[in-house]
Amino acid sequence: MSKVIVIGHKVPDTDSVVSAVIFSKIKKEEGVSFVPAVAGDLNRETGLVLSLFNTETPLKIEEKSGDEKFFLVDHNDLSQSVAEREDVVGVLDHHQLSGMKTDCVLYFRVEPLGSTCSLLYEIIRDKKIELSKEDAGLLVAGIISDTLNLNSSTTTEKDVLYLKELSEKAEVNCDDLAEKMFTAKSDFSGRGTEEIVCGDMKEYDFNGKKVGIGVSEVTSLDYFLKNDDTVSETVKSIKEEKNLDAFFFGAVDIIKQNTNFYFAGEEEKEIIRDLFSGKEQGNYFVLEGVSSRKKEIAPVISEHYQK
Ligand SMILES: [Mn+2]
Repeated sequence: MSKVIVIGHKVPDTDSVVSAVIFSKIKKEEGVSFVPAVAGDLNRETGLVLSLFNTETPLKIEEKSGDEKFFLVDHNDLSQSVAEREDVVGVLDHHQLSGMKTDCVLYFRVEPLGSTCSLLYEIIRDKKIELSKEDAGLLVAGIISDTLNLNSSTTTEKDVLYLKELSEKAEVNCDDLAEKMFTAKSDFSGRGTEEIVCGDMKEYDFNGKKVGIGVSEVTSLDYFLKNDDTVSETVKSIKEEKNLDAFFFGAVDIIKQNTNFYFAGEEEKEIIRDLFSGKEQGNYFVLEGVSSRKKEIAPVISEHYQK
């Protein structure tokens, strides 16, 4: 059998990277040789998490190069993947299904939890696999990152329980770790606006349209308020550069749970005006109480394109 690479989505985040690392380890203990990989450079939060828990950065694979097979974690949408449909041997995820067709039966497990790390821990728990302190710490970080330390609307009761069990095992204080992680994520020093706007971006295929939705989850919107015009210009140029049919960008205040939602053109602006009850503020709309791309933004925009 060709080599199996465990990989998360393009523009990797902490949940996708930790899932790849831990799932490969579990498989290794079962005697199956899976190799963890990342589909791009790590963001500052993920870099910090790996160093805190003494974990090496996995191999970077930005495109398929041979006859390798892929086990997808934290995504099942091929427009967000380095994998081609026929090379996918399994999926472990917590996102909506996006219509992947397969030629044969494969392992496919998707649950509506706050993070892939929660799902992974559920498997570990069921199988009574022993976790090291550091691996428990990595899973803690994955859950904190995706659920914004249990504050995101995507958080479930299971996430709350799993985070408690894992943080006890890891002997980690979640609030302290969350503060460190969110500070790293909000640190824009030495970064250009393009890097910030594309730092957590996902591409979707909505009914044949190539739609990009980027977010930047920060503890304060200061940067965006100060650089409003540049951000807006960057959002427009990224749409062109990446050849997208539409592009949206949300600067998410994870403390106040608001989003300043930017649009790349008139069409996107109309869509936001129609679908969200936001206050128009020049270059963006203020969406009160909206903080989750997965739950509150992407499904609404997807529905628009199904009409
Ligand atoms: Mn995730």
